[in-house]
Formats: sequence, structure tokens, C-alpha cells
Amino acid sequence: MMQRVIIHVDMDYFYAAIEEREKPELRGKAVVVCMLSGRRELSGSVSTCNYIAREFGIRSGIPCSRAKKLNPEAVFLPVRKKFYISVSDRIMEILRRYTDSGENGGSFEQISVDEAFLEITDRAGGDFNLAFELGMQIKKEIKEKEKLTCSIGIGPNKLIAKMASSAKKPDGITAVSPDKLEAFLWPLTVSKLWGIGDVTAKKLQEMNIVTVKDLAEHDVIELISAFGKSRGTWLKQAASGIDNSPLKERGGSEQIGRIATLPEDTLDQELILPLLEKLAGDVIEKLGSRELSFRVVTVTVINSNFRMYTKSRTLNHPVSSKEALLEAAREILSEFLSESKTEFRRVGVRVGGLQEKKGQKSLFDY
Ligand code: DCP
Ligand code: MG
Ligand code: MG
Repeated sequence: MMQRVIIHVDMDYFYAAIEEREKPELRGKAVVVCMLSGRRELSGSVSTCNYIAREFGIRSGIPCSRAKKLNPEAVFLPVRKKFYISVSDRIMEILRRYTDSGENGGSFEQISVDEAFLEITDRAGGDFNLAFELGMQIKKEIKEKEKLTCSIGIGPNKLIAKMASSAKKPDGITAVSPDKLEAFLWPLTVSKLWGIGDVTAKKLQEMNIVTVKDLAEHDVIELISAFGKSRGTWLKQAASGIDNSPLKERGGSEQIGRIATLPEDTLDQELILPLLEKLAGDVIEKLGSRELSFRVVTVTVINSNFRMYTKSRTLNHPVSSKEALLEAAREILSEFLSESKTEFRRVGVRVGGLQEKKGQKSLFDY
């Protein structure tokens, strides 16, 4: 069987990085993004901050008023969640294109606004050097298209990939192949193991288990009697770097789409539009049968050199009509046409950000 390869991507100081990108005057300053409760000035907690602010001890979750005391010079900005999600949607679209085709199950899993797992076993052919190259390509594309940096971890499973991405932050990349697994994992303190919280960490400490190596070498029966069967076995396995969990496509990241080949390679809108219209109709039909609306429209083109390009639009609110889909798809197509000199061979349309249509009762209502 081919060696499994998983990539984990986490954006660097995500909300604050977007604010920096939008406001060049913030460069070089400590930037703190705050969830303001609105009662009085700086009454909420810190959502995130850039790395300059972190040098002053500012962290996610602390009160904004405390952050202000830690660095009175810092720039405090209110969160703009909707805006960040539109950036996130575009980044997830970029990442999705690097994944395996997912014939044997999910190959993409978004786990938060700025993080995702990508299964690239087939793409990398089980080769960690190739995976590293793919990781570098991902960083480059996100940098070029979104002017943002991310940190990447590559591992034989989700657990290791996730932990590897935080090994070098910001703008880092860390590959942990199976032969380097123990050297990477074992020196860490158990609290660094993904999935171990404060309570478990404290309990382990009381059992004199300090490093991940200690945990890996600990008697599994003793772990089971302290933590129960499933948690006990999980701890032992995780400490040994074993994790067979598959990637799960989340409801929110499910996509419905169609792609087809043009009658001839072309850059003529009149030839492309009828196909786009047909594909949009097919997508709407699939959506309609499941009573779903969508918020993200993506158009894919593959040119005669077999290079694939995608562009997405995030709409202000969920819609479900063919007209709305076509309008967005046409806009994206004309952008593509204005930029491309190479003829198109295939075009695709897909929708994401799916949700139940308004007013539609869920199964639980009956
Ligand atoms: N976030 C939040 N409140 C928290 C933690 C995070 O609102 N307590 C938001 C803001 C972050 C985003 O989620 O920008 C992503 O969270 P991360 O934990 O990935 O943190 P950052 O991306 O901000 O920083 P890092 O560079 O450490 O990943
Ligand atoms: Mg992040
Ligand atoms: Mg994150």
C-alpha cells in the first residue's frame, strides 16, 4: 500500500494578517483584532493579534483592556467576521485543488476558518519530498493570490500533519516522514499532543508522564485504568504517532458541481456560454432535489495546455436560482476571458457554502 501523505495548512495570525493586507499603514505596528462586546470601549476579548503584538504578551482570548495595558501603542481593530470568511472561502478553494480526487472518501477537511487538511497521498505518490514541493507551491499560490502567509505541516496522518504545521510559525513548512516521526514527536511535552487538554495533561503529570516518549512507553493497561478504554488506547496510539482517522468533508464545505469539455478549444464567449448554461442548469437541478441554497460560486477552466484555473465569488446571502448562479458564473467567466490568451478546453461550475433553503423544515421538525 502507498504511504499516506497528509498536509495541514494554517494561516498565520489570520484576522490580523487580513487587516494588515487591507491597511498598509499598519505595517510594522502591533495589530490587535478585538471581539468588542459594545458596552464600553475595549470591553471584549482579543480575537487574534499579529506577531509584533505577541512580543508584548498579547494573545487570543485575553481581555482587550489587558492587551491595551500590555502595549498602549498597539492598533485595536474590531472583528469583521463576514469579510474574513469571504477570504477564507477563497483560500479553501485554492487548497481544494491540491487534493486527491477523493474517490475513496473525503480528501479535504476544513477544520476552522483558517485551517484545513488535504489528502495528497496519490498526488505525492507517497513521496514526502514531492509533498514538500506541493506544500511550497501552496504557500506561493496563497501569497500571490491573497497576499497572505500560512504555515504548513506534512505527515503520514492528520495528527502529525497538524502538529507539524505549528512547529515553524509564521510562514513555515515542516515535513515529518515516518522515519522522522519519533525524533519529532517524542521530545515534546504531552500537552503539545493534539487532542490533549489541560485536564488530561495534569492527570498525566501526576502519573509522572512528562514527554510524549514517556507516554508512548507507558503501560497501556495502566492508561486504560486511568482514562477508560477508548481514551487510554487513543493516548498510547497518538504518542506513537498512529492515527488512522480519515478526512471528513464538513457540511459547510460540501460542493456540488459539473464540468464538461467544450466542442472545440476556444476563447469565444458565444461558444462557452451555452455549455456554462447547461452546467449551471444541472447544478441547480441537483441542488433543487435536496432543497439547498448556496453562497459560493466557482468557475473552473482547463486550458488547451491542461492547466487548471479556478475563481470564486462569495455572495452576500444564500441564493438558489439558476439566474443567480449564471450571473455570477458569467462574471467570473468574463474575468477569465479578459486575462487568458490560451484557449479553453474544459469549463466547470460548482457551488459551495450550501445550506437548507429558508423556510424549509428540517427532518427534525416533523
Ligand atoms: N480566533 C478567535 N478567537 C480565538 C482564537 C482564534 O476569534 N480564541 C480567530 C482569529 C484567528 C483565527 O480564528 O485569526 C484563526 O485562529 P488561529 O488559532 O489559527 O490563530 P491565528 O491564525 O490568528 O494565528 P497563528 O499564526 O498562531 O495561526
Ligand atoms: Mg492560524
Ligand atoms: Mg487556525
